[in-house]
Parts: sequence; C-alpha cells; structure tokens
Amino acid sequence: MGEKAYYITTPIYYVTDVPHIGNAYTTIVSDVLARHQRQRGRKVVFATGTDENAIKVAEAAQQAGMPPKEFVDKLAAAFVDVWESLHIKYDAFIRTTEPRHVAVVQRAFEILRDRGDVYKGVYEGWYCVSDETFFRESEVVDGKCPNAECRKPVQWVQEENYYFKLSAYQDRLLEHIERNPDFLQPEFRKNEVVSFIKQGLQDISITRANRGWGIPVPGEPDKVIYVWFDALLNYITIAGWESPGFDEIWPADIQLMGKDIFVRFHCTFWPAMLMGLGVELPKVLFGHGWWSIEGEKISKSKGNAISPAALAADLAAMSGATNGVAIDVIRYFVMREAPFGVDADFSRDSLKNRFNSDLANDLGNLLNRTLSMLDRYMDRVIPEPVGVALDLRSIAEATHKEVESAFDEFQFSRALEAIWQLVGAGNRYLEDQAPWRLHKEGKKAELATVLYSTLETARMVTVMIAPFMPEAAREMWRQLGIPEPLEEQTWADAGAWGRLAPGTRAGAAEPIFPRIEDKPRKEGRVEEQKPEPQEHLTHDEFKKMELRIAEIVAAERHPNADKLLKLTVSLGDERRTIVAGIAQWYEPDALVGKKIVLLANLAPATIRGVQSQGMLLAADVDGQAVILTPDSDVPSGAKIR
Ligand code: ME8
Repeated sequence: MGEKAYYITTPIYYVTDVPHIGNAYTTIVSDVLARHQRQRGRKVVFATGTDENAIKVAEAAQQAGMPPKEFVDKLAAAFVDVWESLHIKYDAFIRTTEPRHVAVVQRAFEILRDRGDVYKGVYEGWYCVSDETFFRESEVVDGKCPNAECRKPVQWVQEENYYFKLSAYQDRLLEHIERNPDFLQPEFRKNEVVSFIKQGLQDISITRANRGWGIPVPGEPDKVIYVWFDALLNYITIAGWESPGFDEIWPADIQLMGKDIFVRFHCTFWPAMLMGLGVELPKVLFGHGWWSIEGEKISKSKGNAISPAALAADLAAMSGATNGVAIDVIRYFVMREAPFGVDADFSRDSLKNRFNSDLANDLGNLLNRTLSMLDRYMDRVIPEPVGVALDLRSIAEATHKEVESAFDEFQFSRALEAIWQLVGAGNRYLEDQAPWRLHKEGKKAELATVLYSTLETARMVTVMIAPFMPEAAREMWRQLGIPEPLEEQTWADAGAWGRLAPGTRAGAAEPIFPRIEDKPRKEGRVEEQKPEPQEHLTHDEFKKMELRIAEIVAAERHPNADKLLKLTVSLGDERRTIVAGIAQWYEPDALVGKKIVLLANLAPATIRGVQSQGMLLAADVDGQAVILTPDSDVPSGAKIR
C-alpha cells in the first residue's frame, strides 16, 4: 500500500449562484491547510466540488430560464474560475452529476437497502427546499424553516418514499463521539451534537418523487435520491470507494464546513451512513463559524453576497497593490480576523486597518527597509554574517514550533499571530541595531550581521506565510533573490536559521503592500470663539495655521548642507518636499515610514537650493531635536486642531 494521503474536504456547494465570501471562506481555509501540509511533506488530497442535484438548483435554473444541465455546467465552470482566481489549489473537484458519482450513490443505496437499513414507507411532513431538509412538526416555527440562517416557508410533503434507519445508529454515534475526543471540533459544537442525538433520532426519508432532476432510485425511476444522501457520498466518490487505492485516501483527515450543516448532516446522518456501509469514519469533522458582512447576514436579497474577487479589486484600487496580492490580502484577512470556529464579521474598515497595520507597516517594513539598506550599503549582495543575532534566532525557531502546533490544532489565526510576533521582533531588532548608524560608523561586520539576520527572518516568515498568501510570498521571495523556487521550500526549511545564502544578490525593494491612504477629512464647522486677550494667539490666528499629519516616504541628506535632511512627505493625496534641520540626530533610513506633524501652509522657502514646502515640528530637548509623532495610527493628511 502507498502512503496514506492527508485528505481534506470542503462541502460541495449548491450551484444556485456564484460563490460569495461565505463559501470562499471554507475553501480558503482548506487551501491554506493543504498548502501547509504539503510543506510538511505530506501527500495531500484536497477536494472540493459542486452539489448539483438539489431541487433548489433545478428551481434556480428555471428562474434563469435555462435547462438545468446547461445551468449547472455554467455555474460549475464559474466555481472553478473563482477558485482559481482566489489561488485555490485543489487536487480533486467533483460534480455530483458526474457518472462516477451517480454510480456510487446508487450502489450505496442498494447496499443499505439489502442490509435493511433502507426501507419503504410513506413520508408525510415538512420540507424546506432552501435548506433541502426534512423537519418534524415540532421543529417548524410559524410555518417556517427553524434554521435561523434560513427562515423560509416550509412545504407539506406526502410521498411514498424510502427511509434510512437513522434511529438505529443513535447509540453507536454517541459511543463513537465519546471514544474519539478529536472527532468533532470545535469542542463547544460537540456538545450541541451530543444533545441533538440524545433528543432522539428519527428515521430520515432519503428519496423524493422524480420531477425530472436528481439521481434515480435503482429500479424505480419515478423516485430520485434525496440530495443530502447523494451529496454526502461525494467524499468517498472522490477517494475511489470500492476501488483499489481507496485506503490511501480515506478516511478523511479533516472535513471542513460551516456550522449550518454540521450537527444534523455531517455529525449525524453522514457517520451513520458510513457505519451502515461499513466504511471507517472521518478523523475530524470541523464546524466553523458564520461570517456576516458589516454586521448583517450575507444574503442575495440584501445584495451583500459580495464576491471575494470584487473585494480584492476594490482593495487593489485603493492601495495600488496588484490584484493577485489583493486576493492574498483577503485570504490573510479571513484567516487572521477570527479564531477558527467562531462567528466573525467582515467589514471594509477592519480589512483596511489590517492591511495598513499588519501588511503595509509590519510585514512591508521588515522586507522593504532591509532591502533598501542592502541596496544602499551592500549593492544588494547578501552579506556573510559575522555573528548570530541570538535573540532573533531563538524567537524565529520558537515561532516555527508554535505555528506548527497551531496548525495541528486548526488554530490558523494563532499561527498568524505567532508569525507576526516574529515580524515585530525583526522590526524591533532593526530599530535597536540601527544599521544606518553602523554604516555611518563604518562597523562593517556588525552591519553585515544585522542585515543578514533581518533578511533571514524575512526568509523564514516568507515560507511560513506562503500557504496563506501564496502570490505575495512569491513576490517577497523574488525580492529576496533566492534562486530555489519557493514552492520547493519545506516546513523544515522554514524553521532552519541560516539557510539564506550569503553572496546571492537580492532584487530591488518594491512595496508589495502599498499603504491605503485616506483622503483628508473635510473640515468641520468651528464654533465662534470669544476674542482672546491680546498677548495670546487669537483663535483665528491659530486657525490660520494648517497643521497636518504627514508620512515620511523618502529621506536623504541635503546635497549642500550637513545639518539638513531633505524629506519627501505624503499628505495622503499629495506629496511634498521639506527641508528639516535634524540631520545631527536622525539618520534618513530611520525616518522612512514615520508619521510627523507638519506645518503645511508655511510659505515655501528655498533652503540651500532645495525648495521646502512646509515645516516639520520637533521638540527642543536641550538643543536636540525630537520629532513629534502621533500616538496611534492616524491617516496621512489628517488635520490637527
Ligand atoms: O450546504 N459564513 O451548500 P451551500 C461562513 N450543498 N461560511 C459560509 C457562509 C457564511 N456566511 N455561507 C456559506 C450546502 N458558507 C450543501 C453542502 S456537503 C456534502 C453539501 C460555507 O452552497 C460553509 O462552509 O449552502 C457552509 O457550510 C457552506 O458554505 C454551505 O454551502
């Protein structure tokens, strides 16, 4: 037998519409996990697909005025395209209308019928087409679906149908859950499952009258197989059930889904079906939380079922990042914003904040500043370090272990937090070691160690974040100038300090995550003030001063004066050059990225041949200048009042 693959599944999505950020979420998480496991050297089978035989799919086709087959072909192709655009690299894609799947479903039906697990009866009860779920009378709420995410009217159904003997599996299910503590995750949802099962399981109708769409019951073409019986089996169709090699894929190592389809379908019906078929149960079923958008439920009727690609396009336009990087930012955001398992909200503000602080500032700075210094001081050639930055090295090694254990516990946001602590440590190290000073003082050996250590940190970070942001990581890798392809880097490489080869030439430093700048806010109305006593500045006089926050985007020594620096500052929507007399206390490289207070409407003046359009404010501490910076992140251009 070959090596058992690490098998990851997503739900297969109904092809009623193109994917939105909600479906994209489960698929992104699965992709991140798959990429990480590939780095760990596992053979991975990551599967996703489309659920096409549902009544609601046929209804959606009708509404679109298309024959159902044509409709599902079109939408399945749209799913494939969207996944590709989101950098999803699956190993298998299944459509439930494929003959290989139809054969599995019919065969499973026959086996269970032969065993007596499937029997004929008359079904009379409520059905929700939107959720494709049967409900008991006691569950229906005012004639509506009891699922809080749905609440659509239910229909009364009366048909001769086949039933699956779910009730017979109650005790075995509870026993399996008890004996396998990792089977259902997160822990808090397991309790929900246990109490649902303990309430008593009823047999479940698994056929419907054939209305021209679905998988026919073998030998009874007037009936089709219930879509959930059909859909759940996709997971073993992909693995090649009853074919040689099945054991090399099945059981699934983790099956991921939202909480909406966790308890009833994946934790009850599915394992009972597998028990009936004599197939091993999956190792882990994970029911994650629910995303809302700007505090509201995602729904087509509200028009907020945003496509992730549209969100990325907005982000790219706002920041100037490439589209591919913007996609990765969306991936990063959903993985970082909430611990895996709990509900979360998607808001454009929080996306923008995370982009600016985590990516443009923290990660961007680590790479960009270091590469610019490498360019200026060492002609971009990675130096041979003389010593080892012991603290940084031990933080990097500890981070590597922590990320690995976070992945093993499916705590992806914790993995990212750990990586960002390393990014922060790298940035602090740079500040503390002040390579610009080492350069000035001619301390070549120390400078080599500092730049090498920071770049080595950036290398390790790049490999660790590659599963989350594959394209951005590739761009970082390119700038680091490492010749071996990023895709070939193993998880061990990510944790092994010292792999960065001295002597290689890095690329030019180009910002991968350009900061999103807000337009300065419009001035509000200022209330009338009483005249101030003469010796003070009047309010009107103060009002004349235009004090604003600006970001230093470039800094260099003044060509004609030792004590002056020439700074390029950004006010959000404009850039200016200013000349500041702070060269004795500040190195130009240490200033880039800092926010300052600028007197913006000072008359322009030419100082030693360079025109200065404003004045930087600094405190005078015993004759030494200390520049003023805002206490928290303030957009460039913001007015000071
Ligand atoms: O239920 N937040 O398909 P579906 C988080 N075909 N996740 C969300 C989400 C949200 N707001 N909206 C959707 C089906 N999802 C069946 C599955 S499997 C054998 C059959 C994700 O198209 C989440 O994974 O309604 C949820 O479980 C799934 O999409 C539902 O997709």
